[in-house]
Amino acid sequence: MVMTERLNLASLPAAHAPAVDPRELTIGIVHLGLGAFHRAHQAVFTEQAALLTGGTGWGICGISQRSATVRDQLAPQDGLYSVLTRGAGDPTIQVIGSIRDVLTAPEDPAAVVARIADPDVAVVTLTVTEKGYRAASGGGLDLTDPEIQADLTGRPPRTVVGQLAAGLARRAEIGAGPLTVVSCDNLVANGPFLRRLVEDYAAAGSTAGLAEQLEAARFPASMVDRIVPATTEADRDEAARLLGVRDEAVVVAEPFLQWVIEDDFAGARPAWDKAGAVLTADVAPWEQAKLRMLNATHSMLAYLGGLRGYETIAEAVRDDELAGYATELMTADVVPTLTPPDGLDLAAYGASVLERFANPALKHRTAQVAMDGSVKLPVRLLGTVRDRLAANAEPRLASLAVAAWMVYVSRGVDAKGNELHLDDPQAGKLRAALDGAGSQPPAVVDALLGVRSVFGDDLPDNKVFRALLTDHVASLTK
Ligand code: CS2
Repeated sequence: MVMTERLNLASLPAAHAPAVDPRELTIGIVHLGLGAFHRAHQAVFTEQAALLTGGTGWGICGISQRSATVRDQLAPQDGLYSVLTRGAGDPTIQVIGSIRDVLTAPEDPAAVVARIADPDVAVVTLTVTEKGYRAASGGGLDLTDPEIQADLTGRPPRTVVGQLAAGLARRAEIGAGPLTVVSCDNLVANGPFLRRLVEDYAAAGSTAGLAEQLEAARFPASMVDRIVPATTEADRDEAARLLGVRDEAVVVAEPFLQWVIEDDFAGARPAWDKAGAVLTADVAPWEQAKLRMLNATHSMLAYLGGLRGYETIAEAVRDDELAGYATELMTADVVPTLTPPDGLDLAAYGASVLERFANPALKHRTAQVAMDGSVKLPVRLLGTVRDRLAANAEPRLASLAVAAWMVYVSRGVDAKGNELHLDDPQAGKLRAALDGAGSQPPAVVDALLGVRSVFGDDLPDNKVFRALLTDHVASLTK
């Protein structure tokens, strides 16, 4: 379809006007990690909250941590973009106007610090993915990380933790109020986890005033949920058809969205609760259920499905055998480790998760979910493995998911002979571990299980886990 007029404030069709006039919004939120997920999740809640309260103080300044792509897409569009929702019926589209400014961190790291320190900013949210935190495997900051070390020398910070620390220190200098920092990544106790990283950074550096600001800052935990596959050219064409103008920044999402946030803010916050977010004293049961059920089965289907040559999660979950494994992972291994949050029926939740995965309109690629396994596995699967082993039970299905990752990583081709690309922050380490190990299952397991930044110091020595992995790797490589 040839259509050159771009979405922006001038071209915006009235029928698609955002819920709130973007020109009236001032910036009260800084978001680190301006990927598709943020645009389809927190930005949507924020806009809805503004609509329902009439407040105009919660515009978002989004920060891209690496490339200028999102800025280049959004700048000609006055920050406007749309969310293309793909469910059972026809797709729907909604233009969002809550992102009011975009910065590309590597281009101007000092501007990022200035934004975080802006007294009008009360909340910083983050979606920087697991690897963006630069944590050591047992928690705490990885002080051997060269970028962290470089930030600690006092250069304008390039890491997320460095940005937060410098922003907080600047707030102390200028007397800005206390900040609330909301991690929205799929991590265990993401708020406290992030607080500890910033504390470790502060302890390793010498940033005046930081200790006090850090003390006053809040790091509520939060659980986020919405499936947001990478946007394709076909999605952009579809958005253009629905909008009548071109949106280069469109994001695609399923209809479902959920946000559970610990009710612990240092100052004001958007009325996200009015927009459907749940503010609660304890996020842990929600987060555990989501990570161990949804994200764990997602990873399992990505590796097992990828190995079978399925391109999308929907295809993988339509394979009865794989759907059976995913169900059994939840019922046999995961549910016994969980304390469900009030009002959540875990069996129904598990079924709804698989139904969402089966959404054929989403085209969520197995390769996308398979990315970054070395930092996803510990969060999604290894907690379950440890809890079951501690209860003297065999985590058979959780081990199958880990074994599928091992085969995915070590074999590198699917059943159809297509390459399975290893996209992982620890790819070098994983390849080095496998170097010279050969393809015999016990050797593959030995090589990868020995990577302690993934499996810790306990699991490599666990005979039950090792035996389960070896059996599964053997059956997957037959
Ligand atoms: C997925 C998640 O890519 C992945 O690893 O498991 O992004 C998942 O789609 C979201 O957490 C759903 O809320």
